[in-house]
Amino acid sequence: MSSVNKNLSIVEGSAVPIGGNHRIGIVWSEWNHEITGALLDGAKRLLLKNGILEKNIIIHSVPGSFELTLGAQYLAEYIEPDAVICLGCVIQGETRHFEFICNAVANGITKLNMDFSLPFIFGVLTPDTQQQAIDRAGGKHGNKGEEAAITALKMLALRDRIEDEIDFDDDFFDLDDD
Ligand code: DLZ
Repeated sequence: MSSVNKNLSIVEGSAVPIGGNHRIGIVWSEWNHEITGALLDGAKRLLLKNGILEKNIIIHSVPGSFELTLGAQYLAEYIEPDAVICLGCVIQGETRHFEFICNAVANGITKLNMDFSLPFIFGVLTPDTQQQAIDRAGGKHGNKGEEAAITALKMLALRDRIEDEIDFDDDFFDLDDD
């Protein structure tokens, strides 16, 4: 379904989970910083609003979106996060090697999800124009940084639910053995 004319920050379906004691890394790109700074503000605001403690939000920047993957990997290796949110903006009309950067970061982040078995959230805008980027960084189409933070919280809640179910099953079988 097209997201044109739709503010995806109005989250449909399940409620945004409370963050609890989770530690979240955010890595954001300095390239197009007027956009990515707004994404960062949105992500941080959303996490704080939903119970993540400020001390548990660890933020670092990288030069451009291409570097998001390695920056996220560093966070995963050194700060032991529960999730990492990656924020960037690559504007098609202004970037000759748009597709190289977008594909590299999408593939890189996908691989990190699998390698670390952790949520690494793809919060990279890939608009055609600067105006489309502004519209998605706190403008008429909402703030994609907030959406990235919601996605992180939802993935952590999913993991917690599955862990709880497994614990419950284990308890059940322990009782059965008695
Ligand atoms: C070089 C470059 C260009 C042209 N455009 C963007 C962009 O629109 N968004 C972005 O995040 N980064 C851009 N970069 C920088 C690359 O991501 C990367 O930092 C450099 O190629 C160095 O590896």
